[in-house]
Amino acid sequence: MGRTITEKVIETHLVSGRFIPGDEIGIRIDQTLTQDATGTMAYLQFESLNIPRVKTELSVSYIDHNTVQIGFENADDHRYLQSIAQKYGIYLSRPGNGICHQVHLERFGKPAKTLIGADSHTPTAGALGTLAFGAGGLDVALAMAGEPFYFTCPYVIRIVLTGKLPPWVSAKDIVLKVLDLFTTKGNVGCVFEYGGKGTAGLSVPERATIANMGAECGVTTSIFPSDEMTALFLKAQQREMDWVEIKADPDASYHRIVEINLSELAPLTARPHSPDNISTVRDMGEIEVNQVCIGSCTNSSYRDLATVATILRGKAVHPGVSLVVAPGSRQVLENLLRDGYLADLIAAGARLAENACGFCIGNSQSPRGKAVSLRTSNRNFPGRSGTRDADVYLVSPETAAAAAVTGRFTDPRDLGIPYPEIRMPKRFHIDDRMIIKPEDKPTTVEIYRGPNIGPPPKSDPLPETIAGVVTIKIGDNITTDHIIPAGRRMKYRSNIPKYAEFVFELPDKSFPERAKKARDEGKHNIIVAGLSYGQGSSREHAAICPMFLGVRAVIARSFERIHAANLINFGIVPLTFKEEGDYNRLEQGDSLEIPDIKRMIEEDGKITVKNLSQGTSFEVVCNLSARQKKILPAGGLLNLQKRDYI
Ligand code: MIC
Ligand code: SF4
Repeated sequence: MGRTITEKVIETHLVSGRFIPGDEIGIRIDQTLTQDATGTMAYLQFESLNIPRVKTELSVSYIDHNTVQIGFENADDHRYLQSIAQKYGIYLSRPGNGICHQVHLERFGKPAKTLIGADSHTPTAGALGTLAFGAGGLDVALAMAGEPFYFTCPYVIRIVLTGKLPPWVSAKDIVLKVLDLFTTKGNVGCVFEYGGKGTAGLSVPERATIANMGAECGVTTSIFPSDEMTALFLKAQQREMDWVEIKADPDASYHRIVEINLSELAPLTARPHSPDNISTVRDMGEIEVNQVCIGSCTNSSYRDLATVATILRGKAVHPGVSLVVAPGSRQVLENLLRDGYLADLIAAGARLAENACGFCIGNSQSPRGKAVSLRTSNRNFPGRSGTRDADVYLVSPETAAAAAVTGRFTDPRDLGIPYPEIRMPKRFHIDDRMIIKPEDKPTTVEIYRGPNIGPPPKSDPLPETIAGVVTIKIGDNITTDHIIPAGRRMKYRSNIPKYAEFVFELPDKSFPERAKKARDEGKHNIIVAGLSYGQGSSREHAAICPMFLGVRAVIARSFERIHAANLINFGIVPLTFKEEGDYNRLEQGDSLEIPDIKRMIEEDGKITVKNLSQGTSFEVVCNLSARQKKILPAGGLLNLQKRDYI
């Protein structure tokens, strides 16, 4: 029987379990990446393992999220990260060098290798045929220590792309179509593997846009074959020696096969406030647009921005629109500059932002109140832009450029100009001086630790019984942006007591006070949630900060993969309702007791929740692997793992 790409890479890296979808497996990790917002905590955890040097083939620490630097905190964190990288054998990509996923694609990603990154969009590297996963910082810390990465062996879904993209329709429209078909829910435990003739015609940056937004569907990862297109890209990056071919066997079998005919696609948009709320651009009518932001790890490549520059050439941004352009990397910016495209952007009135996450995470360029903002990024969750009542639409660079010129939602095909055919450089201008190599003599490196950096908080072993209160009851699709906001709060990532003050800031500002009060009275806090709890980012702070506030269990209708893993890693029990109706019956403020939880987890027993306020009880399930059954009772992975290392 033939094998899929996913199966091939997993099999060459397997260290525990077998390729049986649904079972837990462990694989060897070749490469890791972190970014600064998740990285400080990951490295604090790594330090506590007492390992002298990373054990991976390559580890890179990127500084791209908190680059705004209002106050000393971000800059202090950057200095900490630089000293850690020097000491432990990690490459450091300096602030200004670009967004982690774009730079990793350009300079480090390799076909047929495994990569985990403390960022949910790490699967972007799937564009090169890398098997890449987003994970919590602690999982990345352990991979740097040489430990396997454990996850549920995935079901492989083949997405066959046929036909050819019509002019003005691009990779973003393909992935918005994927989101239309698969939505943001129900894809946990699956991998999207792309193939077909339509795939062969897509360049690596186009594939990267598609692999990037698989994260929004909640899949474990997305992967493309490594073929001639991959070889061309690596050659243009002067890395032809990194190319190896990897493709699925013709007789490989898949869990499901879905075909998308590229010739039939039209420009699409994801309407507020979810990436799967899809319409055609034409159906949007002539809505007035106030802001256009082009960039993020989804659409900030040379090709994307050269296309935008060509559309804007000789035109001016509409007076009602603020146009922001943030190139994905210094390499992209420098090549746009050398090839003349930057002049077109600036002449048209684009506001050039730093090569960083910036607007995408709401730490700059928040739109005005009630604005309509068109963005080429990947998430339009409520409030993520930094403006609570803004309406954010996700679009392609072509649709974004069209709106920047007309001031309205415009199908770019209606601009009446020829579609820009961008000639990609055969060789990019490459300059790696913003990437600092690790120090050869690690013992000479002093770790710099500013006052904003505290030790990772400790969690206690799981009690025999969880007894407490439903401190918050929330609905479906609660994202990690709801649980702990990023944006202007993100500078406290290394200061948990301070950052914890913002847990559930968007849906319920008073949560931290209530939780602290209950915790200080000796009660456990319990979160009750609907479907797909913990969508979105990989930020483990969405588990660490609730843990700090005394949260011991989350009872939800369903969980997203990375967040569920993070909860377990930090000793919070993820429980799923057995009966739908039990969610409806629970009230915020109810007193709950979960007797014998520790033993039930260890012995796979029946878990009953007693509702002391209502005098009722109901059943919940805790789906754990054998490994996780050890982690939770210990109060989290760090507690368990440290025993092996110290
Ligand atoms: C995001 O896009 O939400 C982030 C910010 O990149 C996060 C990581 C973080 O919260 O630091 C992610 O996607 O994992
Ligand atoms: Fe950065 Fe946005 Fe990409 Fe997250 S999604 S890594 S914030 S650019």
